[in-house]
Amino acid sequence: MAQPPRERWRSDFPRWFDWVLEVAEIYDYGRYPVKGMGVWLPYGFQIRRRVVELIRELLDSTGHEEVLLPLLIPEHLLRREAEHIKGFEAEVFWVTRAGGEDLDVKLALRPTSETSITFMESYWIKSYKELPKKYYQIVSIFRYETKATRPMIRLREVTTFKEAHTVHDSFEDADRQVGEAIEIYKRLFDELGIPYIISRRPEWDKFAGAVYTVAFDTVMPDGRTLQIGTAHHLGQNFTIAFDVKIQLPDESLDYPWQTSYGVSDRVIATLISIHGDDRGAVLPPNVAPIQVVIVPIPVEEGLRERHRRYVEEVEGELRRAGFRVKTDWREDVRPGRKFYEWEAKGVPLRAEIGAREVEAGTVLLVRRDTLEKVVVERGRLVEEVRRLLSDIAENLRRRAWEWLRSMVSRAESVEEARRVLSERRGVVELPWCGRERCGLQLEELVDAKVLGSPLRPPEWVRGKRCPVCGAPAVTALRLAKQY
Ligand code: 5CA
Ligand code: ZN
Repeated sequence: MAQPPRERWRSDFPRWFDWVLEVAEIYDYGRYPVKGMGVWLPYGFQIRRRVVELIRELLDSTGHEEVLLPLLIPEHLLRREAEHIKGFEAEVFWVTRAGGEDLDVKLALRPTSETSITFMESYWIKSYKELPKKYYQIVSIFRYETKATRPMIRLREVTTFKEAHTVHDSFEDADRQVGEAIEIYKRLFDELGIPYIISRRPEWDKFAGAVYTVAFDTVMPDGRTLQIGTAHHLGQNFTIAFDVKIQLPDESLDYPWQTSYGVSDRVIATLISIHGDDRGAVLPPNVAPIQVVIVPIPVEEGLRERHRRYVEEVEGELRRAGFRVKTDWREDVRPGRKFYEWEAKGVPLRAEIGAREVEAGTVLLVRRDTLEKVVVERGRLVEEVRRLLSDIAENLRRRAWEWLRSMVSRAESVEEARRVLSERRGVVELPWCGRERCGLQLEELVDAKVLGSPLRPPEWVRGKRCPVCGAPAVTALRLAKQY
Protein backbone atom coordinates (compact mmCIF):
# COMPACT_ATOMS: atom_id res chain seq x y z
CA MET A 1 0.00 0.00 0.00
CA ALA A 2 1.33 3.39 -0.95
CA GLN A 3 2.00 5.69 2.00
CA PRO A 4 0.30 9.05 2.01
CA PRO A 5 2.85 11.86 1.99
CA ARG A 6 3.64 13.39 5.32
CA GLU A 7 1.79 16.64 5.44
CA ARG A 8 3.27 19.79 6.84
CA TRP A 9 2.06 20.48 10.33
CA ARG A 10 2.05 24.27 10.25
CA SER A 11 2.01 25.12 6.58
CA ASP A 12 -0.78 22.76 5.58
CA PHE A 13 -2.54 22.07 8.82
CA PRO A 14 -5.93 20.85 7.53
CA ARG A 15 -4.25 18.20 5.42
CA TRP A 16 -1.83 17.33 8.22
CA PHE A 17 -4.80 16.77 10.51
CA ASP A 18 -6.58 14.48 8.03
CA TRP A 19 -3.31 12.63 7.54
CA VAL A 20 -2.54 12.18 11.22
CA LEU A 21 -6.02 10.88 12.02
CA GLU A 22 -5.54 8.24 9.35
CA VAL A 23 -1.90 7.27 9.83
CA ALA A 24 -2.22 7.14 13.62
CA GLU A 25 -5.47 5.17 13.33
CA ILE A 26 -7.36 7.61 15.50
CA TYR A 27 -10.47 8.47 13.52
CA ASP A 28 -11.91 7.33 10.19
CA TYR A 29 -13.37 10.35 8.50
CA GLY A 30 -14.85 11.01 5.09
CA ARG A 31 -15.74 7.45 4.23
CA TYR A 32 -18.88 6.94 6.28
CA PRO A 33 -21.66 7.94 3.88
CA VAL A 34 -23.12 10.77 5.95
CA LYS A 35 -21.34 14.11 5.76
CA GLY A 36 -19.85 15.45 8.97
CA MET A 37 -19.90 12.11 10.78
CA GLY A 38 -16.75 10.19 11.69
CA VAL A 39 -15.82 6.90 13.27
CA TRP A 40 -13.65 6.59 16.39
CA LEU A 41 -11.10 3.82 15.83
CA PRO A 42 -9.79 1.71 18.75
CA TYR A 43 -6.63 3.78 19.32
CA GLY A 44 -8.51 7.07 19.04
CA PHE A 45 -11.27 5.77 21.26
CA GLN A 46 -8.76 5.16 24.03
CA ILE A 47 -7.53 8.75 23.82
CA ARG A 48 -11.13 9.92 23.86
CA ARG A 49 -11.94 7.73 26.86
CA ARG A 50 -9.12 9.23 28.89
CA VAL A 51 -10.20 12.77 28.03
CA VAL A 52 -13.79 11.92 28.97
CA GLU A 53 -12.57 10.43 32.27
CA LEU A 54 -10.71 13.64 33.02
CA ILE A 55 -13.84 15.69 32.33
CA ARG A 56 -15.93 13.41 34.57
CA GLU A 57 -13.42 13.67 37.41
CA LEU A 58 -13.40 17.45 37.21
CA LEU A 59 -17.19 17.73 37.17
CA ASP A 60 -17.92 15.03 39.74
CA SER A 61 -15.45 16.54 42.18
CA THR A 62 -17.16 19.94 41.92
CA GLY A 63 -20.66 18.71 42.72
CA HIS A 64 -21.99 18.08 39.22
CA GLU A 65 -24.33 15.11 38.76
CA GLU A 66 -24.35 13.08 35.58
CA VAL A 67 -27.71 12.48 33.90
CA LEU A 68 -28.88 11.22 30.54
CA LEU A 69 -31.72 12.85 28.62
CA PRO A 70 -33.48 11.58 25.50
CA LEU A 71 -31.98 12.33 22.12
CA LEU A 72 -35.31 13.44 20.66
CA ILE A 73 -36.88 16.78 21.52
CA PRO A 74 -40.46 17.48 20.40
CA GLU A 75 -40.83 20.55 18.26
CA HIS A 76 -42.96 22.47 20.78
CA LEU A 77 -40.22 22.20 23.43
CA LEU A 78 -37.49 23.33 21.09
CA ARG A 79 -39.62 26.32 20.02
CA ARG A 80 -40.51 27.44 23.53
CA GLU A 81 -37.63 29.91 23.96
CA ALA A 82 -37.77 32.33 21.04
CA GLU A 83 -34.12 33.41 20.75
CA HIS A 84 -32.93 29.85 21.15
CA ILE A 85 -34.91 28.45 18.25
CA LYS A 86 -34.07 31.48 16.12
CA GLY A 87 -30.39 30.66 16.58
CA PHE A 88 -30.70 26.93 15.98
CA GLU A 89 -33.54 26.70 13.44
CA ALA A 90 -31.28 26.32 10.42
CA GLU A 91 -29.13 23.65 12.10
CA VAL A 92 -31.73 21.20 13.32
CA PHE A 93 -32.12 17.65 12.01
CA TRP A 94 -35.77 16.55 12.21
CA VAL A 95 -37.35 13.15 12.52
CA THR A 96 -40.65 13.40 10.68
CA ARG A 97 -41.54 9.78 9.92
CA ALA A 98 -41.57 6.58 11.90
CA GLY A 99 -42.92 3.12 11.21
CA GLY A 100 -43.99 4.21 7.75
CA GLU A 101 -46.15 7.07 8.98
CA ASP A 102 -45.77 10.81 9.25
CA LEU A 103 -45.41 11.87 12.87
CA ASP A 104 -47.99 14.22 14.37
CA VAL A 105 -45.26 15.95 16.32
CA LYS A 106 -41.93 16.52 14.62
CA LEU A 107 -38.97 15.40 16.73
CA ALA A 108 -35.63 17.18 16.71
CA LEU A 109 -32.31 15.41 17.18
CA ARG A 110 -31.02 17.49 20.10
CA PRO A 111 -28.69 20.28 18.95
CA THR A 112 -28.08 20.92 22.70
CA SER A 113 -30.34 20.25 25.68
CA GLU A 114 -31.37 23.50 27.39
CA THR A 115 -34.98 22.98 26.36
CA SER A 116 -35.36 19.37 27.36
CA ILE A 117 -33.61 19.73 30.70
CA THR A 118 -35.44 22.93 31.64
CA PHE A 119 -38.72 21.18 30.87
CA MET A 120 -37.77 18.38 33.27
CA GLU A 121 -36.46 20.79 35.90
CA SER A 122 -39.98 22.13 36.25
CA TYR A 123 -40.78 18.75 37.86
CA TRP A 124 -37.52 18.32 39.72
CA ILE A 125 -36.86 21.62 41.46
CA LYS A 126 -39.27 23.30 43.83
CA SER A 127 -37.33 25.34 46.34
CA TYR A 128 -34.25 27.54 46.64
CA LYS A 129 -33.10 25.04 49.29
CA GLU A 130 -32.26 22.56 46.52
CA LEU A 131 -30.06 25.07 44.72
CA PRO A 132 -27.55 25.37 43.23
CA LYS A 133 -28.18 22.27 41.15
CA LYS A 134 -25.55 21.14 38.63
CA TYR A 135 -26.24 18.49 36.01
CA TYR A 136 -24.22 17.28 33.07
CA GLN A 137 -24.35 14.70 30.32
CA ILE A 138 -21.86 13.43 27.74
CA VAL A 139 -23.74 12.58 24.56
CA SER A 140 -24.02 12.99 20.82
CA ILE A 141 -25.66 16.14 19.53
CA PHE A 142 -26.59 16.92 15.95
CA ARG A 143 -26.16 20.17 14.09
CA TYR A 144 -26.64 20.65 10.39
CA GLU A 145 -23.46 22.71 10.01
CA THR A 146 -23.22 24.58 6.74
CA LYS A 147 -19.66 25.92 7.06
CA ALA A 148 -17.08 23.40 5.79
CA THR A 149 -17.36 20.30 7.96
CA ARG A 150 -14.11 18.93 9.39
CA PRO A 151 -13.21 15.80 11.35
CA MET A 152 -13.78 16.38 15.11
CA ILE A 153 -13.65 20.13 14.56
CA ARG A 154 -16.92 20.83 12.79
CA LEU A 155 -19.14 17.78 12.88
CA ARG A 156 -22.80 17.26 12.16
CA GLU A 157 -22.86 14.55 14.79
CA VAL A 158 -20.75 15.79 17.70
CA THR A 159 -20.09 12.51 19.51
CA THR A 160 -18.29 13.79 22.58
CA PHE A 161 -20.50 16.67 23.63
CA LYS A 162 -20.25 17.38 27.34
CA GLU A 163 -23.00 19.77 28.31
CA ALA A 164 -23.45 21.03 31.86
CA HIS A 165 -26.69 22.69 32.97
CA THR A 166 -27.05 24.46 36.29
CA VAL A 167 -29.85 26.18 38.23
CA HIS A 168 -29.50 29.01 40.77
CA ASP A 169 -31.56 31.18 43.10
CA SER A 170 -30.09 34.50 41.91
CA PHE A 171 -28.46 36.19 38.96
CA GLU A 172 -25.29 36.56 41.03
CA ASP A 173 -25.08 32.89 41.87
CA ALA A 174 -25.37 31.98 38.19
CA ASP A 175 -22.66 34.55 37.51
CA ARG A 176 -20.46 32.84 40.09
CA GLN A 177 -21.20 29.51 38.40
CA VAL A 178 -19.89 30.80 35.09
CA GLY A 179 -16.72 31.60 37.04
CA GLU A 180 -16.58 28.03 38.35
CA ALA A 181 -17.07 26.69 34.81
CA ILE A 182 -14.12 28.81 33.67
CA GLU A 183 -11.96 27.41 36.48
CA ILE A 184 -12.96 23.84 35.59
CA TYR A 185 -12.12 24.32 31.93
CA LYS A 186 -8.80 25.93 32.81
CA ARG A 187 -7.93 22.82 34.78
CA LEU A 188 -9.06 20.55 31.95
CA PHE A 189 -7.01 22.41 29.35
CA ASP A 190 -4.01 22.67 31.70
CA GLU A 191 -4.10 18.90 32.21
CA LEU A 192 -3.93 18.47 28.45
CA GLY A 193 -1.33 21.19 27.90
CA ILE A 194 -3.76 23.15 25.72
CA PRO A 195 -3.22 26.92 25.83
CA TYR A 196 -6.25 29.20 25.68
CA ILE A 197 -7.55 32.74 25.51
CA ILE A 198 -10.69 33.56 27.47
CA SER A 199 -13.03 36.15 25.95
CA ARG A 200 -16.45 37.48 26.56
CA ARG A 201 -18.18 37.03 23.22
CA PRO A 202 -19.78 40.16 21.80
CA GLU A 203 -23.56 40.55 21.93
CA TRP A 204 -23.90 39.57 18.30
CA ASP A 205 -22.11 36.28 18.76
CA LYS A 206 -23.41 34.97 22.06
CA PHE A 207 -25.16 31.61 22.46
CA ALA A 208 -28.75 31.64 21.25
CA GLY A 209 -30.81 32.27 24.38
CA ALA A 210 -27.95 33.46 26.61
CA VAL A 211 -27.51 36.70 28.54
CA TYR A 212 -23.78 36.49 27.92
CA THR A 213 -21.23 33.96 26.68
CA VAL A 214 -17.64 33.40 27.74
CA ALA A 215 -15.51 31.38 25.33
CA PHE A 216 -12.18 29.61 25.34
CA ASP A 217 -10.27 29.84 22.07
CA THR A 218 -6.94 28.34 21.12
CA VAL A 219 -4.63 29.04 18.19
CA MET A 220 -4.20 26.04 15.91
CA PRO A 221 -0.81 25.28 14.27
CA ASP A 222 -1.65 27.33 11.16
CA GLY A 223 -2.64 30.39 13.19
CA ARG A 224 -6.40 30.05 12.88
CA THR A 225 -8.30 30.10 16.14
CA LEU A 226 -10.68 27.41 17.33
CA GLN A 227 -13.40 27.79 19.97
CA ILE A 228 -12.76 24.91 22.36
CA GLY A 229 -15.30 25.59 25.07
CA THR A 230 -18.04 27.99 26.09
CA ALA A 231 -19.92 28.96 29.25
CA HIS A 232 -23.21 30.81 29.11
CA HIS A 233 -25.21 32.79 31.64
CA LEU A 234 -28.79 31.99 30.58
CA GLY A 235 -30.50 34.39 32.96
CA GLN A 236 -34.16 33.47 33.39
CA ASN A 237 -34.75 33.11 29.66
CA PHE A 238 -35.44 29.40 29.67
CA THR A 239 -37.09 29.16 33.09
CA ILE A 240 -39.58 31.88 32.13
CA ALA A 241 -40.25 30.18 28.78
CA PHE A 242 -40.86 26.87 30.54
CA ASP A 243 -42.59 28.40 33.54
CA VAL A 244 -40.19 26.86 36.04
CA LYS A 245 -40.73 28.51 39.42
CA ILE A 246 -39.07 28.01 42.75
CA GLN A 247 -39.92 29.13 46.23
CA LEU A 248 -37.59 31.76 47.66
CA PRO A 249 -36.73 32.22 51.38
CA ASP A 250 -39.55 34.78 51.78
CA GLU A 251 -41.95 32.16 50.36
CA SER A 252 -42.55 34.13 47.17
CA LEU A 253 -42.21 32.33 43.83
CA ASP A 254 -39.71 33.32 41.19
CA TYR A 255 -38.04 31.97 38.09
CA PRO A 256 -34.58 30.54 38.84
CA TRP A 257 -31.43 31.49 36.94
CA GLN A 258 -29.44 29.08 34.81
CA THR A 259 -26.09 28.55 33.15
CA SER A 260 -24.82 26.01 30.64
CA TYR A 261 -21.34 25.18 29.48
CA GLY A 262 -19.88 22.75 27.04
CA VAL A 263 -16.86 21.20 25.38
CA SER A 264 -16.67 18.70 22.53
CA ASP A 265 -14.53 16.51 20.29
CA ARG A 266 -12.68 19.75 19.51
CA VAL A 267 -10.75 19.30 22.76
CA ILE A 268 -9.37 16.00 21.44
CA ALA A 269 -8.72 17.52 18.01
CA THR A 270 -6.78 20.29 19.73
CA LEU A 271 -4.63 18.12 21.94
CA ILE A 272 -3.64 16.06 18.91
CA SER A 273 -2.94 19.15 16.80
CA ILE A 274 -1.30 21.57 19.15
CA HIS A 275 1.50 19.25 20.31
CA GLY A 276 2.10 17.59 16.92
CA ASP A 277 4.87 17.93 14.37
CA ASP A 278 5.68 16.76 10.85
CA ARG A 279 6.11 13.20 12.12
CA GLY A 280 2.59 13.05 13.52
CA ALA A 281 0.92 13.31 16.90
CA VAL A 282 2.73 13.86 20.22
CA LEU A 283 0.38 12.79 22.99
CA PRO A 284 0.52 14.10 26.54
CA PRO A 285 1.38 11.08 28.72
CA ASN A 286 -1.81 11.30 30.82
CA VAL A 287 -4.04 10.53 27.83
CA ALA A 288 -1.64 8.44 25.72
CA PRO A 289 -3.05 4.91 25.29
CA ILE A 290 0.56 3.66 25.24
CA GLN A 291 3.10 5.63 27.27
CA VAL A 292 6.17 3.55 26.46
CA VAL A 293 6.54 1.42 23.36
CA ILE A 294 9.36 -1.10 23.42
CA VAL A 295 10.93 -1.86 20.06
CA PRO A 296 13.22 -4.90 20.24
CA ILE A 297 16.13 -4.53 17.81
CA PRO A 298 16.84 -7.93 16.19
CA VAL A 299 19.97 -9.72 17.51
CA GLU A 300 22.13 -12.64 16.40
CA GLU A 301 20.84 -16.18 16.81
CA GLY A 302 23.02 -16.88 19.86
CA LEU A 303 21.72 -13.93 21.86
CA ARG A 304 18.07 -14.37 20.95
CA GLU A 305 16.87 -16.12 24.12
CA ARG A 306 18.62 -13.74 26.47
CA HIS A 307 17.37 -10.77 24.45
CA ARG A 308 13.77 -11.98 24.60
CA ARG A 309 13.95 -12.49 28.35
CA TYR A 310 15.56 -9.10 28.85
CA VAL A 311 12.83 -7.34 26.88
CA GLU A 312 10.12 -9.20 28.77
CA GLU A 313 11.68 -8.26 32.09
CA VAL A 314 11.81 -4.61 31.11
CA GLU A 315 8.19 -4.70 29.98
CA GLY A 316 7.07 -6.42 33.19
CA GLU A 317 8.94 -3.99 35.36
CA LEU A 318 7.40 -0.96 33.65
CA ARG A 319 3.93 -2.48 33.74
CA ARG A 320 4.19 -3.28 37.43
CA ALA A 321 5.24 0.31 38.04
CA GLY A 322 1.91 1.38 36.52
CA PHE A 323 2.94 2.55 33.05
CA ARG A 324 0.98 1.69 29.92
CA VAL A 325 3.53 -0.32 27.96
CA LYS A 326 3.51 -2.25 24.72
CA THR A 327 6.24 -4.32 23.09
CA ASP A 328 6.16 -4.35 19.31
CA TRP A 329 7.30 -7.93 18.58
CA ARG A 330 6.21 -7.95 14.92
CA GLU A 331 8.79 -9.92 12.99
CA ASP A 332 7.82 -8.91 9.49
CA VAL A 333 8.25 -5.19 10.18
CA ARG A 334 11.68 -3.54 10.38
CA PRO A 335 12.55 -1.36 13.38
CA GLY A 336 12.72 1.81 11.27
CA ARG A 337 9.19 1.25 10.10
CA LYS A 338 8.05 0.65 13.68
CA PHE A 339 9.67 3.91 14.80
CA TYR A 340 7.79 5.73 12.06
CA GLU A 341 4.45 4.24 13.07
CA TRP A 342 4.77 4.80 16.81
CA GLU A 343 6.03 8.33 16.25
CA ALA A 344 2.98 9.08 14.11
CA LYS A 345 0.78 7.67 16.86
CA GLY A 346 2.41 10.03 19.32
CA VAL A 347 3.67 7.53 21.92
CA PRO A 348 5.62 9.72 24.37
CA LEU A 349 8.57 7.36 24.96
CA ARG A 350 10.20 4.68 22.82
CA ALA A 351 12.48 2.11 24.40
CA GLU A 352 14.95 0.43 22.06
CA ILE A 353 16.54 -2.78 23.19
CA GLY A 354 19.19 -4.54 21.08
CA ALA A 355 22.38 -6.49 21.67
CA ARG A 356 24.20 -3.47 23.06
CA GLU A 357 21.53 -2.86 25.70
CA VAL A 358 21.40 -6.53 26.73
CA GLU A 359 25.20 -6.66 27.13
CA ALA A 360 25.42 -3.38 29.00
CA GLY A 361 22.28 -3.83 31.12
CA THR A 362 20.73 -0.64 29.79
CA VAL A 363 17.74 0.64 27.81
CA LEU A 364 17.82 3.34 25.15
CA LEU A 365 14.92 5.76 25.63
CA VAL A 366 13.85 8.20 22.91
CA ARG A 367 11.56 11.12 23.74
CA ARG A 368 8.83 11.79 21.20
CA ASP A 369 8.69 15.53 21.91
CA THR A 370 12.37 16.39 21.45
CA LEU A 371 13.61 13.15 19.82
CA GLU A 372 16.41 13.19 22.41
CA LYS A 373 18.02 9.85 23.27
CA VAL A 374 18.84 8.81 26.81
CA VAL A 375 20.74 5.67 27.84
CA VAL A 376 19.39 4.41 31.15
CA GLU A 377 20.68 1.69 33.43
CA ARG A 378 18.18 -1.01 34.26
CA GLY A 379 18.27 -0.19 37.96
CA ARG A 380 17.12 3.36 37.30
CA LEU A 381 14.63 2.61 34.55
CA VAL A 382 11.33 3.12 36.38
CA GLU A 383 12.50 6.28 38.05
CA GLU A 384 13.83 7.66 34.77
CA VAL A 385 10.68 6.83 32.79
CA ARG A 386 8.60 8.56 35.44
CA ARG A 387 10.82 11.62 35.28
CA LEU A 388 10.84 11.74 31.48
CA LEU A 389 7.06 11.38 31.16
CA SER A 390 6.46 14.24 33.53
CA ASP A 391 9.13 16.26 31.76
CA ILE A 392 7.43 15.61 28.42
CA ALA A 393 4.05 16.73 29.78
CA GLU A 394 5.66 19.89 31.09
CA ASN A 395 7.56 20.58 27.90
CA LEU A 396 4.46 20.13 25.74
CA ARG A 397 2.51 22.55 27.90
CA ARG A 398 5.30 25.12 27.91
CA ARG A 399 5.87 24.89 24.15
CA ALA A 400 2.16 25.22 23.41
CA TRP A 401 1.81 28.28 25.65
CA GLU A 402 4.84 29.91 24.09
CA TRP A 403 3.28 29.36 20.69
CA LEU A 404 -0.03 30.86 21.73
CA ARG A 405 1.60 33.87 23.35
CA SER A 406 3.69 34.49 20.26
CA MET A 407 0.49 34.55 18.20
CA VAL A 408 -1.33 37.27 20.14
CA SER A 409 -0.46 40.85 19.28
CA ARG A 410 -1.77 44.36 19.71
CA ALA A 411 -2.53 46.84 16.98
CA GLU A 412 -3.78 50.40 17.03
CA SER A 413 -4.99 50.75 13.49
CA VAL A 414 -7.11 48.77 11.09
CA GLU A 415 -4.23 48.52 8.60
CA GLU A 416 -1.85 47.12 11.18
CA ALA A 417 -4.39 44.54 12.36
CA ARG A 418 -5.21 43.54 8.82
CA ARG A 419 -1.56 43.14 7.91
CA VAL A 420 -0.69 40.99 10.94
CA LEU A 421 -3.68 38.71 10.41
CA SER A 422 -3.03 38.24 6.72
CA GLU A 423 0.70 37.61 7.24
CA ARG A 424 0.60 35.13 10.10
CA ARG A 425 -2.95 34.97 11.39
CA GLY A 426 -3.19 34.52 15.17
CA VAL A 427 -5.11 36.98 17.33
CA VAL A 428 -4.98 40.76 17.18
CA GLU A 429 -6.26 43.02 19.94
CA LEU A 430 -7.48 46.52 19.09
CA PRO A 431 -8.69 49.30 21.36
CA TRP A 432 -12.50 49.45 21.16
CA CYS A 433 -15.23 51.89 22.15
CA GLY A 434 -17.55 48.98 22.99
CA ARG A 435 -20.16 49.83 20.35
CA GLU A 436 -21.60 46.99 18.32
CA ARG A 437 -21.59 49.08 15.14
CA CYS A 438 -17.83 49.64 15.40
CA GLY A 439 -17.21 45.97 16.24
CA LEU A 440 -19.10 44.78 13.20
CA GLN A 441 -17.31 47.29 11.04
CA LEU A 442 -13.95 46.13 12.38
CA GLU A 443 -14.80 42.59 11.24
CA GLU A 444 -15.34 43.96 7.74
CA LEU A 445 -12.33 46.27 7.68
CA VAL A 446 -9.88 43.80 9.20
CA ASP A 447 -11.42 40.86 7.34
CA ALA A 448 -11.57 38.66 10.42
CA LYS A 449 -14.03 37.49 13.06
CA VAL A 450 -14.43 38.95 16.51
CA LEU A 451 -13.55 36.69 19.46
CA GLY A 452 -14.71 39.23 21.99
CA SER A 453 -13.07 41.13 24.81
CA PRO A 454 -10.98 40.19 27.83
CA LEU A 455 -13.15 39.58 30.92
CA ARG A 456 -11.76 42.79 32.42
CA PRO A 457 -10.72 45.82 30.36
CA PRO A 458 -6.93 45.68 29.97
CA GLU A 459 -4.69 48.48 31.23
CA TRP A 460 -3.06 49.11 27.90
CA VAL A 461 -6.19 50.48 26.21
CA ARG A 462 -6.32 53.42 28.61
CA GLY A 463 -6.00 56.64 26.65
CA LYS A 464 -6.33 54.79 23.33
CA ARG A 465 -9.06 55.38 20.78
CA CYS A 466 -11.41 53.19 18.79
CA PRO A 467 -9.89 52.94 15.31
CA VAL A 468 -13.34 53.17 13.70
CA CYS A 469 -15.07 56.09 15.43
CA GLY A 470 -12.22 57.70 17.35
CA ALA A 471 -14.09 57.58 20.67
CA PRO A 472 -12.10 56.63 23.81
CA ALA A 473 -11.55 52.89 24.12
CA VAL A 474 -13.30 51.16 27.02
CA THR A 475 -11.80 47.74 26.37
CA ALA A 476 -9.98 45.72 23.70
CA LEU A 477 -11.56 43.75 20.89
CA ARG A 478 -9.91 40.55 19.74
CA LEU A 479 -10.05 39.54 16.10
CA ALA A 480 -8.85 36.38 14.41
CA LYS A 481 -9.23 34.16 11.38
CA GLN A 482 -11.31 31.39 12.85
CA TYR A 483 -12.06 27.79 12.16
N1 5CA B 1 -25.59 24.30 25.39
C1 5CA B 1 -24.42 25.12 25.27
C2 5CA B 1 -23.42 24.74 26.32
S1 5CA B 1 -23.10 23.03 26.28
C3 5CA B 1 -23.84 24.96 23.88
O1 5CA B 1 -24.34 24.21 23.09
N2 5CA B 1 -22.80 25.73 23.61
S2 5CA B 1 -22.05 25.73 22.20
O2 5CA B 1 -22.98 25.77 21.12
O3 5CA B 1 -21.11 26.81 22.25
O4 5CA B 1 -21.27 24.39 22.10
C4 5CA B 1 -20.32 24.03 23.09
C5 5CA B 1 -18.99 23.73 22.46
O5 5CA B 1 -19.12 22.65 21.55
C6 5CA B 1 -18.42 24.86 21.61
O6 5CA B 1 -17.70 25.77 22.40
C7 5CA B 1 -17.51 24.13 20.65
O7 5CA B 1 -16.23 23.96 21.24
C8 5CA B 1 -18.19 22.79 20.50
N3 5CA B 1 -18.91 22.64 19.21
C9 5CA B 1 -19.98 23.36 18.79
N4 5CA B 1 -20.38 22.95 17.57
C10 5CA B 1 -19.53 21.95 17.20
C11 5CA B 1 -19.42 21.12 16.03
N5 5CA B 1 -20.27 21.25 15.00
N6 5CA B 1 -18.43 20.19 15.99
C12 5CA B 1 -17.59 20.05 17.04
N7 5CA B 1 -17.65 20.81 18.14
C13 5CA B 1 -18.61 21.74 18.23
ZN1 ZN C 1 -16.00 52.94 17.96
